[in-house]
Amino acid sequence: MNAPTRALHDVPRSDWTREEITALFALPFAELMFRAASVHRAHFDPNQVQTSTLLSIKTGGCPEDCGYCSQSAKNDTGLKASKLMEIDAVLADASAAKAAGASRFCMGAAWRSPKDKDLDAVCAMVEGVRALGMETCVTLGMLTAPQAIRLKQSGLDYYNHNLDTSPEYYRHVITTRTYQDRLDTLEHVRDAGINVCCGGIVGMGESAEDRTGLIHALATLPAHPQSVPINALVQIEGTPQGLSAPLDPIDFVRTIAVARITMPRSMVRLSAGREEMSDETQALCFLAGANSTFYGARLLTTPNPVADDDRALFARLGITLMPPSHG
Ligand code: SAM
Ligand code: DTB
Ligand code: SF4
Repeated sequence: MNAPTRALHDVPRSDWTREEITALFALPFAELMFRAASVHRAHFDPNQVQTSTLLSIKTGGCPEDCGYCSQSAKNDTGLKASKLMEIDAVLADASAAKAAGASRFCMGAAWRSPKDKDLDAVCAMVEGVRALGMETCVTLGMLTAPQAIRLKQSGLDYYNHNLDTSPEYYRHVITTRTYQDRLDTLEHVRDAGINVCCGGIVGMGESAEDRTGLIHALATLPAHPQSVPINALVQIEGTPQGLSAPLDPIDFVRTIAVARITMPRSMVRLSAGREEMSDETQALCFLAGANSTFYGARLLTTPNPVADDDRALFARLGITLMPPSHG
């Protein structure tokens, strides 16, 4: 059986070894791209991309010390902190995102973990966005099991919580919560029946071995995350990781390709960092199996390509937008 045919019958594996993943990263580029594209088309229409629009519903002043983040109170980035947004303003932004073509609305809050009172307000936002016919995603930091159940009851479709990097490199990036804390939150989300959105960041000064470690950690979770965001670090002045050496775009494309091969049924998201990326690098990411992206002029606190530019890029590549799965 040749590789593309075999991929059709593959069940997703959760027993990938580090050696296997190292070997995938080490393949000649053409071979890696061929394998990733073959796996991609065995499971998805390779010309369709899902689009999510982000909104920071509570910005800055975060007690965590994530070394890449503009929103940590420990990083002197000049960002102005603000309180949780009012629901009407959130729903107005969601309507505009829907009109621009986004199928999912993703709300992020700079919290270590939500207070129960804040969670009530977020649940009302989820209900409101869902009523617009959009899929919903939130990222609020660590959750307890009852909080995950509460979010599920509000109709939440996805929870984003990233592993960020390899277990070994993690302590160089964040010290205020552990890798295990993150795994625990992911378990609560999974157990509540919410789709998991979990990925990481490339370009934080990590080694090739750390990129292998990140993909290994994601691909050996008890279930593959339904959505795997691969972010290229957005370098932010005043953050420790802001001083990282620039990322080789080919290493980024390889990371997307290995995520696609190891997690064949997951949506792989070409996430932060597109503003600094050429159209050609983005095209290679789609060829390597990325099939979702953030859409709209802002990520959380940093710029993203404007929707008109993305529509033009998608038209040049013959890419169409995926409709929401409900609504
Ligand atoms: N506070 C919540 C948390 O960290 O769980 C949710 C928001 S946080 C900003 C969501 C994710 O965005 C982080 O886990 C990280 O992977 C990504 N992110 C944050 N700043 C970034 C940057 N400068 N470049 C690339 N990705 C970034
Ligand atoms: C994810 O993996 N990337 C998004 C989303 N999940 C929440 C956030 C990217 C943030 C980029 C930096 C900023 O705009 O602050
Ligand atoms: Fe806070 Fe999230 Fe930024 Fe970490 S990534 S500092 S938890 S907002």
